[in-house]
Amino acid sequence: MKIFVYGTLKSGQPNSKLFDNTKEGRFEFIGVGVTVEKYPLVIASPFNIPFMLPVEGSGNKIQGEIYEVDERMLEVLDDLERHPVFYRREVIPITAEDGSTVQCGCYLLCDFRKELLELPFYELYDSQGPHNLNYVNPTDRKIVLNDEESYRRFLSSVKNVN
Ligand code: PCA
Repeated sequence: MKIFVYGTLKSGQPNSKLFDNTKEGRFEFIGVGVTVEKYPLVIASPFNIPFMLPVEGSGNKIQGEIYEVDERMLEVLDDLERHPVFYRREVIPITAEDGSTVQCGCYLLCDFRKELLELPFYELYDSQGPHNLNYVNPTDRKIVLNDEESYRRFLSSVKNVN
């Protein structure tokens, strides 16, 4: 299936190396793309993670990259993004380079805190951009995922959690 990536999975961004590991599955770069609809794209959490929020019509048309991935790679990506509990993979229309519209899976942040809508909206994510919000790699996060309380604190910085 086709996947549209807009954040750390883009080439040159911190998680793109995932695509270098071909034994993890098949992927093929199709080209750059831009969302048909506008969405808010924010950088949030103590780790400066990019999030596209499922609020169609607000924000900008987001620029990213389209990949064709096989089932194996899709599983790897879903694990990384913690679909469907953290990000949720949804199918959205993307305008490809040739002007055609392609339906692509895309990881959006579901159940986000409304405060995120007060942050600056970007139209293109770059971890090294002028915002100075440097992405903290998963391996550098001082949270142990089995430390429930710090994980909850992280979650509640961006999501509505009970
Ligand atoms: N990775 C996914 C979603 C946000 C992120 O950092 C992507 O690049 O599309």
